[in-house]
Amino acid sequence: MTERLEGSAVLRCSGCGAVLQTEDPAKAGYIPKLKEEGAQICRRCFRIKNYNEVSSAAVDQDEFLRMLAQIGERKALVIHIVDLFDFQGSVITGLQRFVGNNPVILAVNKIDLLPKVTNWNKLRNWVQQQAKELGIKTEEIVLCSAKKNLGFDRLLQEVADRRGDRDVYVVGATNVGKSTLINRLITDYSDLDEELTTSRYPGTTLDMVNIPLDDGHFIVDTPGIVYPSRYTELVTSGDLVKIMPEKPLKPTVYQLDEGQTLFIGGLARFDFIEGAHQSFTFYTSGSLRLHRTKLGRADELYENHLGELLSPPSREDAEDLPEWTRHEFRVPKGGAQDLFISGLGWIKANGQTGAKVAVHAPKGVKVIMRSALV
Ligand SMILES: Nc1nc2c(ncn2[C@@H]2O[C@H](COP(=O)(O)OP(=O)(O)OP(=O)(O)O)[C@@H](O)[C@H]2O)c(=O)[nH]1
Ligand SMILES: [Mg+2]
Repeated sequence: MTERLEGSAVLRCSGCGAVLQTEDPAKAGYIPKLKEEGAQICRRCFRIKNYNEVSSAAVDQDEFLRMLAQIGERKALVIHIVDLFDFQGSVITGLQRFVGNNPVILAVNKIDLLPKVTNWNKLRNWVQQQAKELGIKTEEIVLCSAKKNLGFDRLLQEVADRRGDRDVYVVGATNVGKSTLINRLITDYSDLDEELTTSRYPGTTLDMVNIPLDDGHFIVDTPGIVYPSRYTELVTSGDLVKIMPEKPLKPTVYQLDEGQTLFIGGLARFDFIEGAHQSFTFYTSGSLRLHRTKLGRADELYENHLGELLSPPSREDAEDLPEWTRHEFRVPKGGAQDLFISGLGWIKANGQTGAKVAVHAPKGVKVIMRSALV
C-alpha cells in the first residue's frame, strides 16, 4: 500500500502500517524482498498471522498523540472503540481534544464476553451514563462484537449515514479490537487482498494503515494507545491469555461474612471488611482460580503461597509486578456497584445493605467503584 498522506511513495506493510524495509531484520517493517506494488506484509505480520507468534511492540506515545492530533485537522468520521470488559480502562477520555469537531461514534466492542442473560437495553443505558460521567462526546453509541459479528448492521448504517465525504478513522486503546473490527467492516466496502494483522497481544498495529474504499475514501487503522493502568499491559504474554476472557463470562457468586478475603489467583485480592452477610459476584476470566480465606490470614497466605496456590503469576513473574496498593471503598446501601480492576474484571456488590471493602492490586492499576454493569 502506498503512502497517500505525505505524498511520497513509501511502501508500507498492509498488516500493521510499518514502513517496509529490507535492511534490518530486527526493526519494524522488515521484509526480505520488496515487491514494487500490491499489498505485502512484513515478516513480523507474516509470523503473527501464520504462527500466532507473540510480537508486541510499543509505539512511541508522543508519536501516537501527534498522529491522533492530525485527525483534528482533517475531515474525518471517528470510530472510538472501547473494550466492554475493560470499559473504564480502555476509554480515551481526552479524545475530543484531538479530533476537534469531527463526529465520533462510540463502538463498545466484545459484547460477546458478557453472560448470555444480559439485558441489552439496560447495558446501552449504562454505557450512555458512563460516557456522560467521563465527558465523552459522541454522536452515537453502538454495541458490537467484531469477533462474533454482532451489531454490525447498526454500525455500518451509522457509518454510511455520517460518512459523507470523510475518511473513517478507527481509534482506541491497544487490544480493544480495532483491526478485527475493520477487517469485518471492509468486507462490505472494499475488496481487500490482505487483511490487517490482529493478535491476542497488545501493540500489534504499528502505524496508520490507510485502506482504500471503493469511492476513493479511506478507512484508517491506527496503533492502540498504551495505558499503563491496565493489567493487560503489565502481565507476561502467558498470563495475558489467562486474564483475558475468550468465552462469555460465567460469574461466580460468593456468600461472604465480614472478615473474609478472596484472592483472584495471585493477581489481586478482595477483602470484605465490614457489613452484614451478603453475596459478591466475581466477573473474571474462567482461567483464573479464586481462593477464599480469612482476612486475618490473607497476608500470610500471600507471602507463603504466591505462585503456587495463588497463581498466576508465577513467583518469578510476580517479582516484575509493582507492589500492591490497597483501595478501600464504602459500598453505599442502594443500587448495586462494581469494584472494577482494569483488565482483570470486576466484583459486583449488590448494595442491599452496604459494605466496607478493599481491593489490593499492583500500584498503577486502575481500581474504581462504578455502578454495576450487569
Ligand atoms: N471476545 C472478543 N474478542 C475480540 C473481539 N474483537 C477483537 N477481539 C480480540 O481482541 C484481540 C485484539 O484484537 P486486535 O484487532 O488485534 O486489536 P487492536 O485494537 O487492533 O490492537 P492493537 O493493534 O494492538 O492496538 C484479539 O485476540 C481479537 O481476537 C470481540 O468482539 N470479542
Ligand atoms: Mg491493531
